[in-house]
Amino acid sequence: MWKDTSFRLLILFGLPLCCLTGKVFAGGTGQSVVAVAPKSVGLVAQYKLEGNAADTSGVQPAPAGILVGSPTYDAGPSGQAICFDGDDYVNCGNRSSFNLTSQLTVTAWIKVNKFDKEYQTIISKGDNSWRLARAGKSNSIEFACNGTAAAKWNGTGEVPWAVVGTTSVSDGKWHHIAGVFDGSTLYLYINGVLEAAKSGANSVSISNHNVLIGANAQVPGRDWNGLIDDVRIYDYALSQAEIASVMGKSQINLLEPVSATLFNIAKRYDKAKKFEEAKGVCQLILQRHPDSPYAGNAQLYISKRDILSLIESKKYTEVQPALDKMMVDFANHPDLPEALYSIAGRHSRARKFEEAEGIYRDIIQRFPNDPYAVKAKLNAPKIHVYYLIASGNYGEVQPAIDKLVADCMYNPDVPGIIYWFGKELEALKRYEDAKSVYQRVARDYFDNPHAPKADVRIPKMDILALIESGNDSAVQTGVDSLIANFRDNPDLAESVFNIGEEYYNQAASYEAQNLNVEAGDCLRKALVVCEKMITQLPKSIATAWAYNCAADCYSRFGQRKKAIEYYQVLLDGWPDYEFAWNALLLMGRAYQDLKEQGELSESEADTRTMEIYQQLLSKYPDSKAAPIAKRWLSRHVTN
Ligand SMILES: [Ca+2]
Ligand SMILES: [Ca+2]
Repeated sequence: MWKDTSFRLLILFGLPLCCLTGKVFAGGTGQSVVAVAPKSVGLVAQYKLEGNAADTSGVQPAPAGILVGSPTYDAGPSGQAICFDGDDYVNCGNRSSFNLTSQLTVTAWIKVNKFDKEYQTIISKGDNSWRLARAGKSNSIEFACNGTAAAKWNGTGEVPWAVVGTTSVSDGKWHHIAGVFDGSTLYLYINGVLEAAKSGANSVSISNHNVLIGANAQVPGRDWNGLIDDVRIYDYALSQAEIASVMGKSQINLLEPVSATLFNIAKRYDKAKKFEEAKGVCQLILQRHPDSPYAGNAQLYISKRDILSLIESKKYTEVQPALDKMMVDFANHPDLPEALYSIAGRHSRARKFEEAEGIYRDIIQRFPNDPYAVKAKLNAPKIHVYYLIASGNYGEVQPAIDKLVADCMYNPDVPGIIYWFGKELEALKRYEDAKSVYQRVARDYFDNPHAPKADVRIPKMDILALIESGNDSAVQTGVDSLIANFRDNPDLAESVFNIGEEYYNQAASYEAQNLNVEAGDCLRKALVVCEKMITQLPKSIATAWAYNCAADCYSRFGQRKKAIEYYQVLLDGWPDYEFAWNALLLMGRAYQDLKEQGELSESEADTRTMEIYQQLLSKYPDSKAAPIAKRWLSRHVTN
C-alpha cells in the first residue's frame, strides 16, 4: 500500500500549498494500490456473460438470468460481453441474497453506445434498494443506495443517497464501475479510482423488485444502450485493492493519495454548497487517514463550517471562543486565511460589521503575504465604512472613504464599493450624505460603469430630500428636469419610480395615523410621477411598477374602471410580472366594487371576477391571493 510519507516531507519543508491544489506528483512518487483478491464467500452473484447470463459465483445454486428482448454478445474486457441496444435486459430475479442492507459492492465493466435516456441502468434492484446507473442526464455514473440518507430528494440534481462520478463514461470506451457501501459511507470507483464518497448512516432499504442488468424493474424506460461485462454483487464492502483484483489488475496507479482525493471530493461538495456532504467526507478523512496531511485540512474545514453555522443561527456569543480556538489550533495552517476570510464575509452579510472588520485586520496582520490578505486589505476599510453608517457615525464616513481610496487606489472594485455606500445611506434616508458619495463616484470615476448610475442619483437625492422635508413644491419640476436631462440613462426609470414610491410610502404612513387628507395628497403626487413614467419613459420593468402603483392609486380614489384598465395593461404587457397574482386579485376586487356602487350589473361584474380569479388560480395556485380567489369562487360559482 502507498504511504503519505512524501507529503509529510513536503509539509516539513514548508511546501504544503502544493497539496491544496490536489495536483499530481507525476513520475516516481505516484501512489499505487496492489491488488488483493476479494473474499470468495462474499460473492453473491457473478454474471460473466460468456454468451449467456449464467450466475457463475458458485456460492450457491443459483438460476441463470433470464434474457429479455434479444441481447447479443460481443468482445468484452473479459471474454464476451452482453450487448444491449435499448430494449433488452437480463432479469436476475429477486433472491433474498440480493437484499443487502448493511454492506454491499456492485461492480461491472461498461461501454456506452449512447446515453439517450436518463438514469440508464447498469444493474439495479429497483429505485427503492440499490442501483448503478447513469447519473440523471449527465455523462457520468452514480451508485445509489436508497434508505442510507435521511434527507429527501427535491427532484433535481444529486440524489441524497447517491454518489455521483465526475468522469465522462460516454466516450465509447470500456470503464470499470464499482459502487461500495460499507455501512457508513457510499463510494463510487471508476476504473479503480475513487470518484465520490458520501456519508450514508442508515441501512439500505429492501424492495421486492427484481435485480435487472441493463434496466430498472421499478422504473421502465431506463434501458442500457451499450455493452456490459462481468457484473458482480458482493455482500461486503470491497477495498480499493480488491476492486483492482476484480478488474483483473495487479495494481492501480494513483495520481494522488486517497486522502487528497477525498479532500478534493469535499471541496467539490463545498463548491456545490452541499456543506453537510463536504463535512461528512472531511470526517471520513479524520477517521480513515488521521495521519495524512489532509487530516489538518479536513479538521480546519469542519471547524470553519461549524463557526459559519453559529453565525447563521445567530449564536454570536459562541463564535468568538470557537474562532479563538481555531486560530490557535491551526495557527500555521495554509488554509487558515481562507477560513478566516469566509467567516469575516459571513459576519459582514449578517451585518456584524465590527466582528468582520476585526477578522479582516487579523488576516492582514498575521498573513501579510497571503492572497486573502490582499482581499482583506480592501474589505477591512470597506466594512469599516458600513460599520460607521450602521452605527450612525455619519460624520466619519467621508474621511473613512478617503482613507479607503488612498489605501486601495488601484483596485478596480473601489468605484462600485463607494457607489454601494451611497445606496446604503440612501436607504437610511441620509440623502445629503448619499449625494456626496454619488458625487465622488461621478467625479472621480467618470469612465466607470457606476458613474452614470451615480449621475442620475445626485439630483434624485435632492428631490427625495425635498419630499422628506415636507417642502416639496419643487418636486414635480425636479422630476421633469430629471427626465429631460437623463433621458438615455438606463437607471432613470428606477430613480423616477423611487420618487413616486417615496410619496406612496408617505401616504401609507399618514394612513396609519388616520391622516387621510395628507395621505390622499401624497397618493395624488405619487400618481403624477407614475403617469410621467408611463407617458414619457421607454417601456421597462419600471413601467410595470408604475402601472401597478398608479392602478392602486386610482382604485383608492374610487376610479375603479381606470384601475382595471391599468391592471389589464400591466398584465398584458408584463405577463411574467412578479406580482401579477396580486394585480389579478385587486382587479377582481375592483369589479366587485363597481357592482357595489351600481356602476356595473351584478352578472357582468361577477362574470368578469370569475374569469379573473380562475386565471389567478390556474396561473398562481401557490400565491397568497389564491385562497382568497378560491373562497370567492366557491361562494359565487354554482354548477
Ligand atoms: Ca434488442
Ligand atoms: Ca465476459
